[in-house]
Order: sequence, then structure tokens, then C-alpha cells
Amino acid sequence: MATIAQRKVTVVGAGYVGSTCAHLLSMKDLASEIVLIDVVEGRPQGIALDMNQSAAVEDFGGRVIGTNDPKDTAGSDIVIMTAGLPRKPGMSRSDLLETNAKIINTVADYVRHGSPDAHVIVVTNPLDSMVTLMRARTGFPGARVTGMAGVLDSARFSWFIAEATKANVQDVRAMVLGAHGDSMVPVPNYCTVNGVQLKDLVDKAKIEAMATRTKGGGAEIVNLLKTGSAYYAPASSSVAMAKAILNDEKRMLPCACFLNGQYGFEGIYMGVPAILGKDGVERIVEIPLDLDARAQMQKTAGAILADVQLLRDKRLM
Ligand code: A3D
Repeated sequence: MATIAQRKVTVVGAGYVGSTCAHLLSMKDLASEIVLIDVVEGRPQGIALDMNQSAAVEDFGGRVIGTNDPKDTAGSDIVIMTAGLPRKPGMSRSDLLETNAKIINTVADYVRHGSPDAHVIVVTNPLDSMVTLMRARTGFPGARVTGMAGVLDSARFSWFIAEATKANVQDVRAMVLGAHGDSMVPVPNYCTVNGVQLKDLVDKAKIEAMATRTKGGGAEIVNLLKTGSAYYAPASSSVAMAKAILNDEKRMLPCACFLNGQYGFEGIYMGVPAILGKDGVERIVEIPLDLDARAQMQKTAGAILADVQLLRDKRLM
């Protein structure tokens, strides 16, 4: 991994999630060059200029480069892929499949040629099939292509736990596995408030209600916003993953990882706890799951495989 001074991070898509990622990357001084690329002329350039003009006030040293030219992304250490349509009220993430798959393929082609050593963090929905497609199209090793979902879903669960227990959210640790969709798997047995198990703090019905609200966490925000979907917490979660890789932090974060037999699955992406460091996914952590959670993991795998099969049927993968 390059030193801080030489780091280059590309954010693909200068929409809500992408521009918030670029802002966080610059404010946290995570890269000397942050390339923000979009197909809309002027948008990434305007956002970059605006952000660079905040540098003197916020005291950060990196430079944001707005562009429409894929050549400017060459030599990136990390690519955060946020380009693609977001959901509208009433839409499922899978409704975005075909349109966003075409965008993933376009971007994968220039990342493969221009940034062959990059780590790619996919955010575009439907997440699990889009990260599968990104890995297949780039041909990168699974350890270098991950999907952002578990960090966000766990952060949502953490917030609901903090509210229910009246604890500081900084003391909450929550875990959500599986697909990023209605079949995601919140795992209350692995949720604690400063080491105290969730089941010792709130009753079962409340835990179930929070798990259900977490599963619908994205839709709740889509319905409130009416246009577009969540972006502050998704961007924070994506940048946390990028930071763990750039700084070799060895953080254990739940994210969509390429499974090679772990949890009984082979050759598919699924949200699981992983140690992230300079080599990307350095270890997939297998935690014992109860019967119910295991059944839910099977169901979630079915949902992911159905989307991947659709991509194959439509010859997009
Ligand atoms: P939005 O604000 O519409 O931004 C998307 C941007 O992508 C737009 O500026 C487009 O012009 C741009 N774009 C389209 N095609 C290309 C291309 N080929 N190259 C570069 N840029 C392109 O959406 P958003 O930022 O709110 O969301 C972006 C994606 O992230 C959507 O697919 C969302 O569903 C997804 N998302 C995922 C999560 C997860 O937790 C996984 C959370 C939030 C959003």
C-alpha cells in the first residue's frame, strides 16, 4: 500500500453517496488524490471545486479531482463504486438489477485496465449481485473486491439498540449478516452494549421489532425522502472500509465477502464478519450460528443466487 502522501482513491458516481464519500475521505485526510467521476458533465467538477474550497477552512491536504474521463482514475489504490440508480418508494433493490449491472460492467472494464492492483468496494444496489458481477468482470481476487452492506446494516441496528436501551451508541456493538435486502440476518446473540448481551437488556419482542426495523431500514428512509435513498450512513460505512484497508487497521467489519466454503457456501458473495487490512479481506471469521440464523443464511443465499441467475439469463454476467 502506498504511503499517505501517494494514496489515490477513486469514487465512481458523484451522486448523494459518492459525493458524501469524497467529502469524508478528504475531511479524514485519507488520500492525497480523491478522484470523483460521473457521466454527468460538470457535476463532479463542480462538487470537487466546492470541496477543495473547503480545504483551507477544514484544514485537509488532499485534493479532490472531478472528472468524466476514466483515464483520470488510473493507478487508484481503492475504488469505491457508487454509480447507479438508487431506489424510489415501492421499488426493491432487485428492481435496479439490469440498469446497474450495465454500469458495473462499464466501470469494471476501466478499473481492470487502469487500476489492476486496486481494492474495489461496491456500494451499488442490488449489492450482493453487483459485487459478484464486479469480481467476475474485473477478474480480481475475491479478497480485493468487497461489498458495503453489513457495516451499514449493523450501524442501523446499533442505533435502534442505543435508542431502546438508552445507552450511548458508542458502547453498542451489533452484527447483521447475509444479503443486503429483506432477507438480511440480524444476529442478536452477537449484539452487546459494552459487553452486556442485548437479551439481558431488552425483552425478546423488542429485539425482534428492532431486527425487523433494521431489515426495512433502507426502505424507511426511502419512504421519508420520497426521492433517492439514504446516503450519510452508507457513505460513512464505505469510508470506514476504505480506511481499514488503507491504514491496515485489521478491523473486523461485516461486509459482503467472496466465500470459499465458509458458512457452507462456495463461490458466492455474502455478508459475513471479516478482518480488513492492507490485503483487503485478510480473514473471514466464522461464528457459530444457532439453527434459526443458519436457516436465515440459507434463505438469504437463495435470494442472492436468484439475482445472479437473472444476470446470467440476461447475459450481463
Ligand atoms: P444518485 O444520487 O442517483 O447517484 C448515482 C450517480 O451515479 C449519479 O450521479 C449518476 O450520474 C452516476 N452514474 C450513472 N452511471 C454512471 C457511470 N457509468 N459512471 C459514473 N457515474 C455514473 O444515487 P445514490 O448516490 O443515492 O446511490 C448510488 C447507488 O448506491 C444506488 O445504486 C443505491 O441503491 C446504492 N446504495 C447502496 C447502499 C448499500 O447499503 C449497499 C446504500 C445506499 C445507496
